Amino acid sequence: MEPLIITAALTGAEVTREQTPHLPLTPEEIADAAYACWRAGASILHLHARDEQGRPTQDRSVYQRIIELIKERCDIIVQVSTGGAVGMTAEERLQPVTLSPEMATLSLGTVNFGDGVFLNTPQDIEAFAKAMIQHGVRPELEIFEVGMITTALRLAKQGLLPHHLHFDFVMGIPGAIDASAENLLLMKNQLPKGATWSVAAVGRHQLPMNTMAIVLGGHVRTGFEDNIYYRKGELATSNAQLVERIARLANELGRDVSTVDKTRKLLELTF
Ligand code: KMH
Ligand code: ZN
Repeated sequence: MEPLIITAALTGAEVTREQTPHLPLTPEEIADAAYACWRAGASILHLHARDEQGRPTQDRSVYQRIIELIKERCDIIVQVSTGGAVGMTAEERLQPVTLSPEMATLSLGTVNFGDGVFLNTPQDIEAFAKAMIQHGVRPELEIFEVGMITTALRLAKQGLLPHHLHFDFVMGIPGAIDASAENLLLMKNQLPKGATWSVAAVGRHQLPMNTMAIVLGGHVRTGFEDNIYYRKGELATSNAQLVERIARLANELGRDVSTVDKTRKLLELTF
């Protein structure tokens, strides 16, 4: 099996300091957490920014500052969020793509998202894909519902996606696909040959779904964006603690953890 790519999703847009005191929010905190995750085995950093009040922001200059601080500390692959937070406009969400990071997320459709609606119209999806081509950014294809895979493949047929397709199955969001083994297999089995995939699952589903991905030859996204607990009733003390556990599990299950260079090769980020 190919080495395991671990993506660390440190902050997200929804989690608050009230929920966990360990959430990194400022550019310095995010960069320090990124470094700790890289040391623990993460090769991709899924990045969301917050403003000075700790609210989600897609402000280009805040992303720029965070990326600068991360690059001072380590060479991890930065994947900016274009999802941002529910309610943001497409223009707002696209800002960090103009910094030409190595990767960005590309969501393939609209879903209910807790009490809100995560809106991704066909026009937005196409515009985001074109912006990524324009700025030399590799998309990670965010799949919240099974039909979104078809949308991704249609986009690929239109020539709007790179040769290598990398998917992320986001499971267990209230309003979108449930986190279950059956649903994971349903989605994984629809991918074209050569595509890679990872699993992000919410709350108590994170660890079991991540473990299934390790066993099935997929890849893993962990971190506070999706789950703040180490086990039931016990908060994780850092994002790195969650990454360390995945690296340990991979090791026990006979899977090497990918380095940044190997991840770049696997995802065809470099030629
Ligand atoms: N915060 C969600 C509404 C992404 O990063 O691309 C969207 C999200 C997906 O987190
Ligand atoms: Zn995100």
